[in-house]
Amino acid sequence: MKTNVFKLMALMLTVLIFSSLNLQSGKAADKKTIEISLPSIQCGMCVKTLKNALGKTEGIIESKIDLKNKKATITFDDSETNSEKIEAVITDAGYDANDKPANADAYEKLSPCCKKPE
Ligand SMILES: [Cu+2]
Repeated sequence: MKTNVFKLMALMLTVLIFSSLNLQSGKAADKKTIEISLPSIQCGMCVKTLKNALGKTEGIIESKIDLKNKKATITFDDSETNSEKIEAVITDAGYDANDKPANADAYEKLSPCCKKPE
């Protein structure tokens, strides 16, 4: 009688482990990495601002911002977001993203050091 309970528990545990593995592999399949050109970033504060904005965005797994080469490398969950939405997060923060221009109001609110040199 007791062994039956253990067998049942072992079976349930196995099912649980397998279903969580499936879930993970499903997530991994949706993972996508893109590069976005950030022609208007100027300094470390821009990097911080963008990291914050991207970090708060649902579906973004990891974001790396390369100030020297003015680009972002972003890993995201393809089932939750897409490159257009990510570009919109960046333009809404006041920065150009690829060929999309920054939101003018957000750009105006940036620190002087984060604005494009005139
Ligand atoms: Cu800046």
